[in-house]
Amino acid sequence: MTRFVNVAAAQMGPIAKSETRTQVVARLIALMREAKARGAELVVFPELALTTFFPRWLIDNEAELTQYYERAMPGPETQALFDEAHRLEIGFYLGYAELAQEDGRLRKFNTSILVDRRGVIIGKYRKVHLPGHSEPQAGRQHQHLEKRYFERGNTGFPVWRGFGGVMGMCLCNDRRWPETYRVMGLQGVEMVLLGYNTPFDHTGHDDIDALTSFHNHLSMQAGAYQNATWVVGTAKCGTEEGSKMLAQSVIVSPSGEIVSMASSIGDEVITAKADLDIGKRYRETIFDFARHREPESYKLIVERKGAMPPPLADEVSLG
Ligand code: CDT
Repeated sequence: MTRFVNVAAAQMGPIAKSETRTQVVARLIALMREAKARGAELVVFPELALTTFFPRWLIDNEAELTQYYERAMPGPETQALFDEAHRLEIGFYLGYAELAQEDGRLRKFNTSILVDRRGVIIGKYRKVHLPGHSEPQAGRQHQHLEKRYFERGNTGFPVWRGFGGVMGMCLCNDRRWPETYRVMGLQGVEMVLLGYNTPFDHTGHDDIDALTSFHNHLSMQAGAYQNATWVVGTAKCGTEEGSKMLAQSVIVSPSGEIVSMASSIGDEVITAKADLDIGKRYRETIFDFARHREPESYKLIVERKGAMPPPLADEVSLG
């Protein structure tokens, strides 16, 4: 029996600093309704989808900073999104800044949740790969202070059964790392959901930043193909508080092909009827991990002499 997930990516245009949660949630609900009207059973929102991308600023005032975080999910302003999901019978992925009372202290994470068609949270992921810096960088028009405002996520990369398949989550910079997909791939993931905020000046090097769009799709297409999984990548984009951010949200098949892509730099829903058995075919043939992976050969052979070039003076363990 063929298994399909009707999935939507709900790309968002900029969120102004002055926009309230209630206003943003109203935008999310409008996108959710459109996704449902177009047949989706699952809609993927961006990373930090409830606020402007605040890591672009140095914010020293703790009270001002914590306004960007959610203390509860759902909370007073986000409950309406869960209620609407329940009413429409549509699931969703949502990225947000999380303030958690954990281990006797307040902890900050860049988080995403997976919510089922009853409006119940079935999965939570906390971003592992935090890009940027913990200290402001001189000479940069926009900072990228994720390392200052979030702790490294402590969830690892779990997968969840839902929507008739095996679902995984990650957030933005995670999509550039092969380990992200492979850890989920080894658990049989069939669809990876991810949101991103990618400023066009994200490295500060013109030659790299000119390839922002190419590297975005390259990462997701490679991750999808090499792990036989669908990837749904959803942008927050456009010019947000003076920072230009990449759009081009995509739904990528396990073949590595982009089957749907956003064409605007604003709020836009794209959809696909994702056949999970495409991934199964790849996993049973070219990417049959049990038959073809060679984990023994991936270990660093420290003792080996002769066959490898001599180490450089500053070379350290590959970790
Ligand atoms: N949000 C996020 O992770 N953005 C990064 C770019 C910033 S690197 C300083 C990304 O990988 O898209």
